[in-house]
Amino acid sequence: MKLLYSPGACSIGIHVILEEIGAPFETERVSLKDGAQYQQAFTAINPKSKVPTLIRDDGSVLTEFPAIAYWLANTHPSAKLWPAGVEAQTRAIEVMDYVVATVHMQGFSRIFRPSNFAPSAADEEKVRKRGLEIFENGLAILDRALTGKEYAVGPFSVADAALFYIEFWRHSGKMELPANLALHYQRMLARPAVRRVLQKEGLA
Ligand SMILES: N[C@@H](CCC(=O)N[C@@H](CS)C(=O)NCC(=O)O)C(=O)O
Repeated sequence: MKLLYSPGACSIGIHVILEEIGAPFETERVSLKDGAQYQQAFTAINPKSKVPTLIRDDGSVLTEFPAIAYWLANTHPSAKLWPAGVEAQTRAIEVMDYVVATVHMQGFSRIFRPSNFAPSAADEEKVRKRGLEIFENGLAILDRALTGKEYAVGPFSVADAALFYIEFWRHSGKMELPANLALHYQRMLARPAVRRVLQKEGLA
């Protein structure tokens, strides 16, 4: 399988999952800042123009963080990255969906690409500000949910890889993480798989 990723993008969470699994995989860097995701070579694989994109060994393509995470964890059960039992599985989906659909897509995307949301250039600052509020509120909610826990749902799981990418963004933006997320981020950074990913993506 091959992961199409961009250094430090949300694809870093899937990169972590692949390293944690330890099965062979290839990677291909996609330069989002150069617009490579809109070029034919990329859209022929993923017309959504997004990373993470996973090309499986049979040539089929998977997109969307939670779907890729689900498939990887469930096709590599020995890595134990999918929680056991319906309750924990449901909670893991809940965390991933909130990270991706709200904190990332509604919050961070407004901060990073205000022009995609603003009716005119004059509105971009308001859009960015609203994005920051959504992002901050999301972090606060996720922080409270981590109270007294080492990982998002019992032992380390795919949900932690989703939390990791927004923690990484916040941290690399030189902004403080709320206390429980800060501890979770440190726990993530202590994992050899995470360290390897940061090295491979040129972010260490
Ligand atoms: N809903 C998608 C979101 C993926 C996404 O927005 N990826 C960003 C990078 S963090 C991207 O590829 N953006 C390129 C663009 O929109 O031009 C998922 O869950 O994978």
